[in-house]
Amino acid sequence: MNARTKDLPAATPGTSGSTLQALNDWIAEVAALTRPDAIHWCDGGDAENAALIAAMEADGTLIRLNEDTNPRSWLHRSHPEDVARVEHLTLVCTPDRDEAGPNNHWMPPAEAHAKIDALFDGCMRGRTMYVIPYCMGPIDSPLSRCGVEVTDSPYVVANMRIMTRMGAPALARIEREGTFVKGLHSIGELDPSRRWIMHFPHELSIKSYGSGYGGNALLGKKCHALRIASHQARSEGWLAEHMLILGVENPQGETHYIAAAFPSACGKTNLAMLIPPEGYREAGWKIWTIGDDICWMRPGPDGRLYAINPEAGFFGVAPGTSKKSNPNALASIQADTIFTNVGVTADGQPWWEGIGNDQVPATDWRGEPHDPAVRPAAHPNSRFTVSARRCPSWSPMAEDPQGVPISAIVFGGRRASLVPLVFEARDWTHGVLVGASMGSETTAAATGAVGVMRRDPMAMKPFCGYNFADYFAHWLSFDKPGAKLPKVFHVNWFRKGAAGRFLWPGFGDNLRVLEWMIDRVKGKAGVVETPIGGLPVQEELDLEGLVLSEEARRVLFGFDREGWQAEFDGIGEFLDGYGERMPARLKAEWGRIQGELQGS
Ligand code: SAT
Ligand code: MN
Repeated sequence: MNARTKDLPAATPGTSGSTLQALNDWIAEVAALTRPDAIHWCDGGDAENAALIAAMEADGTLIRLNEDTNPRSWLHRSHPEDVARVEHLTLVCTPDRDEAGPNNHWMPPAEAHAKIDALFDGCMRGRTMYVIPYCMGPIDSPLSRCGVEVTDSPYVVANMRIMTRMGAPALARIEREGTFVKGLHSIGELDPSRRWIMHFPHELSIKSYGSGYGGNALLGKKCHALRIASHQARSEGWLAEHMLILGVENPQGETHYIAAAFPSACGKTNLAMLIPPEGYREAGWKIWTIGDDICWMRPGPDGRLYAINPEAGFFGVAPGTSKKSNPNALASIQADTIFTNVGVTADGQPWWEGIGNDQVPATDWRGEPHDPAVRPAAHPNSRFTVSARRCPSWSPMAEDPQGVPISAIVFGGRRASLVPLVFEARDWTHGVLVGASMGSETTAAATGAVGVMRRDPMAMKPFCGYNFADYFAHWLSFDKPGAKLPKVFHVNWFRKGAAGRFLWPGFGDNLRVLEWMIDRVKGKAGVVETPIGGLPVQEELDLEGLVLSEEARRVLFGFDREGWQAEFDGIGEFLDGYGERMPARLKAEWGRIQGELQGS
C-alpha cells in the first residue's frame, strides 16, 4: 500500500487493488474525497455477483421475480424522479466553450469540478465504494477501449456486469495499456436538484452525481462509449456512433452488415433483432444481431469501415416489447434479467403496456396497486438489462476483434409527415448532410416533453462530446482516396396517414427495405432521382404479401417538393446556428439541394 492510501479503509479481502500506480492513486484520491466505509475491487465473477444480488434483495433494492417463469430475474424500482436521462444537467466541460459547441451544455472545467466535488465530499460515508474495471468491446480487440467506474451503487455494478466486459480481464488490459477512462459515480441523495452528469474529455474523465438511471449512471454506456469516445475517435481517426449493428444473411449465405442511427426509443433494439417475414424466412433469410445501441467504426486496411459493438448487453425499452414486435427480445429476457420500473403481476411476473399477454398487473412501477387511471403499470422508459448472449439472433461475429465490415449506414427518425419510407444519399458528402439534418420527435428516454420535433443529427444530439460542426467535418474527412465507404440511406418507419395511423407495418417488414438497400449496394436496383436523393423504383422493393393502401403507396414513396423546401429552410437555419465553424463543404451541399428544390 502506498503512502496516499494508508489511511483509507481496507479493501475487501481478495480484491486488493491494481499493479497500476496511476489507478491506485486515482482510487486513493476519490476515496479521500468520498470517504467510503469500504472499497471493493470488482472481479466480475459469479460469487461476487451472487453476493451483491443477495445484499440487494435483503435491503429491497431488488425484488425477486417469479423463479419458475423468470429464473434469476429481478425488479428494481428507481426513485420516482430518477427515470430517464437528464439532458439539461449533462455537461461537456472543455476549456474552450466553442469546442463543446451549441449542441452541448457547458461549464468551465475548474468550476464544474468544484461544483460536483462539493457534492461528492463525504458522500460515500456508510457505503461501500465499488471499483469496476471494464472494457468496451471484445477484450482482445484493437478497437476496444477501457475504463474504470467507481460507484456506491451495487445496482450499477450488477448492470455494468451485464452491459460491459467487466472485472479481472478488463483490469489486466488496463494494467497492460496503462490508460483508462476515469468515471466517478455516486447516487448521492437521488435528489434532482443535486444532480450532474459531467464530462471532461481532455482529462478522459466523467463525474456523475445524484442519479442511478442507466444513461446517467452506467458510465460505460452513453458517457464513455459516446461522449468521451466521440472525442477520442475524432483525434484517432474513427467514429463512435449511436447506432445498432445487424447482419442480413441472404439465401445464398452472404451476410451484409448495416449500422443504423435512430434516436433513443425509436426502435433500434427492434430492428437489430428483426425476425424476417414468413416468405423471407422460408426462402432462407436470417438476421444477426451485433449491437442495439452503440457502434465504433474504423477504416480497415481494405478501405472499408469495420465496426464493433462496445457493449455486451442490451438496456432496452420494455413497453411495447411483445411476441409480435420483438420475439427475440422477449426470448432474451426470459431469464437472468434485471427489470427497472416495470409493473408486476400478483405471481411475480414482470408486466408492461404492450407486452401482448393476458396477464394482469397487480402493482405498478411505483410499487402501488395498479390503477390505469392513475398511471401506467410500467414507466414509459422502463427498461430491461440482459446479456447479449441470451439473444437468439446474437452473432458470434460480435466477438470478432477486427469487427464487421459495414455495407450501409442508415439514418432515421420518428417523422409523422413529409419524410418518405426510404431514400438514398447520392454520395458520402450528401450522406453526411442527410445525417446532419436528421429530425425526430422526442421520446420518454429523456426527461421533458414527448413528441416534439427537434433536430437530432446522427441521433447524437444528446451524445456528441464536442461541437457538431467539428463532428460533421470529422465525418466528411473519411472520404479520402482509397476509402470504400458504405452507402448512406435515410428511413422513416413512423410516417402517418391522414387518419393518424402508421402507414408502414414496420418490425419484420423492415427487412424489405434492408433487402432493397443491399440490392443498391450490389448495383442490382435503380432509383428515382429527386433533389433529396434516390427513391426506390417501387417494383424493385419487395412488397409481396403486404396490404398497403393507395394513400400509403403514394405517401411512403412520394416526394413533396413544397414540404421539403420548408424543411430545407429549417435545416439551413440549423446549420447556420454553428456559424463559421460549419464545414463549407456541407453548406455547399445544402445549397446545391436547396437550389434543386427551388428549380422546376
Ligand atoms: O441513455 S440510455 O442508455 O439510458 C438509453 C437511451 O436513451 O438511449
Ligand atoms: Mn441509446
